[in-house]
Amino acid sequence: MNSKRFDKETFKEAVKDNVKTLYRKKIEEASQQQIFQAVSYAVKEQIIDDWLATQEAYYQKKEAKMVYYMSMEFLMGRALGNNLINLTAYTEVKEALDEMGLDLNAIEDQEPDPALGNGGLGRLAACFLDSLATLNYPAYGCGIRYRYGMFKQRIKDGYQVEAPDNWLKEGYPFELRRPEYAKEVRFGGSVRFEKDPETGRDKFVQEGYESVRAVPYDMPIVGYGNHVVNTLRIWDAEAITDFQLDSFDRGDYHKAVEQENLAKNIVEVLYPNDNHYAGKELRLKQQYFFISASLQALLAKFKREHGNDLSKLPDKVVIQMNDTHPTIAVPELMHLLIDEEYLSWEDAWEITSKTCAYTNHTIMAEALEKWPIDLFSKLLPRIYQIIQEIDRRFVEKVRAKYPGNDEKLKKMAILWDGQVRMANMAIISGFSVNGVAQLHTEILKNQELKDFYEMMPEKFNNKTNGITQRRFLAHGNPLLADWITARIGDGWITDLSQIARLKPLVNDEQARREFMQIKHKNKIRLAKYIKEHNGIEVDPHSIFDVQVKRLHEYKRQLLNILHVMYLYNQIKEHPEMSFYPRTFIFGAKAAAGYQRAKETIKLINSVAEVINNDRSINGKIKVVFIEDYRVSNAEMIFAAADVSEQISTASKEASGTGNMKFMLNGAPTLGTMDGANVEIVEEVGMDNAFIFGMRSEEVIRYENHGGYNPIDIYFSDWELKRVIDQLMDGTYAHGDHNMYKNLYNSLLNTQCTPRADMYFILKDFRPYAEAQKRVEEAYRDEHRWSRMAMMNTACCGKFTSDRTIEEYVRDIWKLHKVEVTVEEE
Ligand code: B1N
Repeated sequence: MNSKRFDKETFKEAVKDNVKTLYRKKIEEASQQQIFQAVSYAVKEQIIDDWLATQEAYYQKKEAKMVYYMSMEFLMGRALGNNLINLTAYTEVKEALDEMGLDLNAIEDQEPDPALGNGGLGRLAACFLDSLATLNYPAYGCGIRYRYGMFKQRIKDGYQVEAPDNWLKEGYPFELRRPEYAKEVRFGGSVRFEKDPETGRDKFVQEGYESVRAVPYDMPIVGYGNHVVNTLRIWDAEAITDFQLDSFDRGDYHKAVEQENLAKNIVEVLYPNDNHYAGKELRLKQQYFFISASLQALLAKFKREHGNDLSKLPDKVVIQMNDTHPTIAVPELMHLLIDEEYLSWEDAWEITSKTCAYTNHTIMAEALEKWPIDLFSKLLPRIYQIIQEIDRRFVEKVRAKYPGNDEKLKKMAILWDGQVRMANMAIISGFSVNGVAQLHTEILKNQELKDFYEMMPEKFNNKTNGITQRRFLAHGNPLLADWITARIGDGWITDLSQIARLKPLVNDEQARREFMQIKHKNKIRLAKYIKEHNGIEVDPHSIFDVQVKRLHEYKRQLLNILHVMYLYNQIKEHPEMSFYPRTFIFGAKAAAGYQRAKETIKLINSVAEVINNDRSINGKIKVVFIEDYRVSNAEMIFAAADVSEQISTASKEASGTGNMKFMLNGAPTLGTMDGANVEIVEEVGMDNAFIFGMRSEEVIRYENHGGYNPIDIYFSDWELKRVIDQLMDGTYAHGDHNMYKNLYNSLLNTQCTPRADMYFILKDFRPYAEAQKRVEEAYRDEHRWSRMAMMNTACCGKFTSDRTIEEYVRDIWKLHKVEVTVEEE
């Protein structure tokens, strides 16, 4: 459909012209990076026409409602290849470049990963944008243009070392600076009210504040083959040079310098914490900064298009808050409506509470955002006043409904114990609260948010996460994508339910053989990457057993590596024992300040060093830690995986989305009944997964009764005891007895905060080892394994983010599709 516009000759000319105008060079003289830039600009030129057409179509269709997806994180991954896929021009462009003697894959490798996110939450936002555009829904993503994204991970001596991610160094071709839409955002100072001489009503005045200029950069979000191009708007901060402060501040040099610094600091860096709240003031500034700018832009656009009657806002706009990080949108919208638009509290509340919706992504207590009132009210005095009033009115309601029941307030009030509890504010103020997998939503309703659910059940709903098959199959696994298309047509690219048509083929031996041959080729591709990056030789015939995700205790990478240590002991002790060769592949970044997580990385690397260099085991086990796990290498890793490790402590992983990417690429799940694993098993069947361990109810029961005692297990299972003791005997530490002391203590020391073995690693160890045995058995049976692998791909239709987005649209957002038509020359 775009093929006409991607006329090869025209495209080649465009690339050459770009090299000339950008670098004053001939193509033969240009560097790979320069060629990447030139190619990207040529692609962007094609996108711009559709971008304009899309915005025009939205403008014409004035009834078109728009979702604003507010998120501190968008983990986009590289744009060039994905944009070509969605423009349905990948093959033509590849050929055109071939003809010029250029290799598209190598050019793609020149692009830095825009890594403006930590993990699943940020990647989900990126998948949602892809689906929204592909499904013809009007949408904006709103976020922050961090100068430095997720840190680059280097491994030195087995330890993680963080390096800054200067992703903008060479200039990023897929962004557009829009200074004409800049907004001012104010911090601090104090609030005063004065009578407006004209209207006679209270007028809000903020004094003595600092402010910054928020400047938006737009990135195109290309829908698949439909000419839709939506926008991801990320905000940069600049100092306001012609600052206009109150008279007594005018010419204050110090203030000018402070504003300079504030601007520089605000967008400097992404906080590298996943599922963890650090309580840093700068983080709150980031949150308010991008929310205030986004809402100002949103209201300005609304008024331009629909006039000044703001009561219609909920019909035209819905704001989805990606966890609590953007929930300051609630009081900020109230502030703008009351103080700038002069609405009454009641009218402003009516609008705000019908416009805002909240997604919860975690029940981990340490992830809950609770800002000290002190800090909050100093930084955002007016916003704090508004929150006080929201809280006051809510507390009144609770008192009326549950007279004399202070327990209810302790659980549900926004302001409590000197803190502003952001989740409570989001639940109270929005019209929808959703969890991200069935199990997670049930836990919210029955445990974590029980009181809220009892008081306002109508707000609660589930939206099981999904992933985009365009990036994680069409782009990441071209061999499998082409094979599927040859077998069932290309409908799956925009309708993943069609992938179920592969099901009958699991009984076709030829089809199974081809499927496994593709897997093998992908394993060779990954083996090459590992050889190049780690210097480790791995055998593509071995089982590729993969755990890639952020490093967190609840995700239990420690369980995995302890099991590897156990297997190694077994092989050493019984060299004659039958054992199918395995390659254990890990990839994970640890938050920079997370000691136990960092120690786990060191342990994995040390175990790798010992095992990989032990000639006596004939290469039966290899352990690989892939450095700098990120979206671009993830695409290759999923394609090559045999086994998908999803072994979180049941109840802790809200959903998981990596699990779905493995499934899509034909890797059965080895996992607990946690998050979306539960639904994966529902789709693929127990026979096509390896499920083990405690169930969530059991975990929750223990937790409600103060935990369990791992010591009993430690002393009753000598093989496990031996493995744990090896953390302290120097086996994996060149004789150092302290290297893994923190890990050891986390498992056994009852003095350890808050409990020993909080994540039930000892308790789940044997069940895990047995499940691993079942994996080996299944893999030995080629016939059975190929069926299982294929069944996983064939049954993953539910887990497309297209399905998730259709559910958000139906139940929460109420959007309508808008067609975009473009004249083809
Ligand atoms: O969100 C993903 C889920 O699939 C994962 O299970 C869940 O762990 C993840 C604070 C978070 N929850 N909370 C975060 C990220 C950054 C931060 O600063 C919390 N990430 C998740 C998508 O639903």
